[in-house]
Amino acid sequence: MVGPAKVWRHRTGELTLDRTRVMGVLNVTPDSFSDGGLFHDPEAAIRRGLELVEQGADLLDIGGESTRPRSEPVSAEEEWRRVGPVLEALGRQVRVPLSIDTMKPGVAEKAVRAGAAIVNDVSGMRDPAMIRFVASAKVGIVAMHMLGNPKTMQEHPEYRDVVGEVTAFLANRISALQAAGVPSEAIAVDPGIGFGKALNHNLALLRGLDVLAALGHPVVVGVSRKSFIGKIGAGEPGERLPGSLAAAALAVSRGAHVIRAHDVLETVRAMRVTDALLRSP
Ligand code: HH2
Repeated sequence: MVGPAKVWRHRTGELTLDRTRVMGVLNVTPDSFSDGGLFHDPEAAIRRGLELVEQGADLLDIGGESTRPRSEPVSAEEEWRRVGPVLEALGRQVRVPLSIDTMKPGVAEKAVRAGAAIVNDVSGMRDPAMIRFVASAKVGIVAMHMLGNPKTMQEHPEYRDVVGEVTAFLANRISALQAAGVPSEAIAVDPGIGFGKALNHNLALLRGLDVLAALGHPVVVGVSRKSFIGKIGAGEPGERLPGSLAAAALAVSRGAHVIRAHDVLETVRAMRVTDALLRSP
């Protein structure tokens, strides 16, 4: 029986998991589902990154390719053109670890050279070249579960036992990463809320997060503004902050260590209360 995760190691240090960590989302894209186009311009993105750190983000997740349902992939050149200048500038200006949200080993490699300490791959490191790269670069890792790919993932997703299947997939990714030489403490897992999941799958995964946490790795969860909140009747993307905070608090109570969020100030405050309720004597 493995114990609960206590740290998440990355390229330049480690995050202790004695309190909930907030990963601020910075989408340098024209088409992300909730903030597409807002931070597409590098100057605006850099300002936003600095603002998220001011608001208390423990790390920033920078992405240049939307993975919303039905999105079209972008080339590695275009993805790097979007995130490169932002990563380089923030790498010089902030002290929190920077994570690159990419499925492409070539983009991950350039991002690490520019200062990224973590690679967040929503495909769960399916590309063997990505596994080889992250093992050699000694970065922190988020291996996320996604059914299929963003273009088709929401077309009738089916599972017999969603919690068991997602946990088995992530356990398999952990083994593949460990076999390539990645230390256990560098590998975080993420159930991939909204990535090839119907409403009932998302709810079951959040409720059953303790099963995933029992793998003994840091657990990252992204519920921020996601469509399952809308499907429950709790608002359009811009109105989903209360629902996002409710889901994040529940996720933490079931074992999540890191919450990926667009609304950092509000999430930090909500997690402070959640942590006090769950952890203080
Ligand atoms: N969700 C999104 C993107 N990356 N990474 C992890 N580890 N977990 C998530 O839940 C997750 C993720 C989707 O949200 P967003 O970045 O706001 O949208 P888009 O993919 O449209 O840019």
